[in-house]
Amino acid sequence: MTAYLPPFTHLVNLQDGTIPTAPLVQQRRLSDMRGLYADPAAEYALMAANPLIYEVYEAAQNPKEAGHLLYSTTVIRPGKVGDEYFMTKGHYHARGECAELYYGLLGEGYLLLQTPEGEVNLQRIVPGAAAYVPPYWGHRTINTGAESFVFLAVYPADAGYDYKTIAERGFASILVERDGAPVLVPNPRYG
Ligand code: M6P
Ligand code: ZN
Repeated sequence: MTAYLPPFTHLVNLQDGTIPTAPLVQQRRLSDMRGLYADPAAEYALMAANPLIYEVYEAAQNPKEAGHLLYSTTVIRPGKVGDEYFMTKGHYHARGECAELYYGLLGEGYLLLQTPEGEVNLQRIVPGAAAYVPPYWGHRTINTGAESFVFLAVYPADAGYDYKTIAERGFASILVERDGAPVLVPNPRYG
């Protein structure tokens, strides 16, 4: 007999992007992202303070099975490591054929995408923007604003995470501040 999962609802706090009833909240500090920012000296200088970079409020603890979805809000704090804006670690999906949808809620920033061959693409995310991450594209989000940048993400429950490829190679491009504005430049650490 089919075991029916009971439907459920979580409220996203639209003042700050939190999901107060989320069963899982992940915090990522600078120390959780060692080597991901392009400027090692800037990373070292900021490590004493070890700032909170972002939090993920995971609304659903559904079975990690095909057919189910997971969804979460991500709250990225404003700030920079050197001239590189605060961002998420970024990942490919372990099941590369799984897509994802991002919906902007608060603040402003970008979705940086990359194919396994290193082709990059940049999508601007503001409140109301619904951005599609197609299958096989690695993805990272970046806060270029002065306030927290918040978006909702919805993805297949069996997508999984490949962080290793990003940790080893990075993204081919990084988003840095030049004359007060974000500019996409080649990543000196891309390999
Ligand atoms: C979004 C989704 C999550 C992801 C989070 C943080 O909410 O894509 O699956 O965990 O962003 O990104 P990362 O896992 O790369 O740190
Ligand atoms: Zn994803």
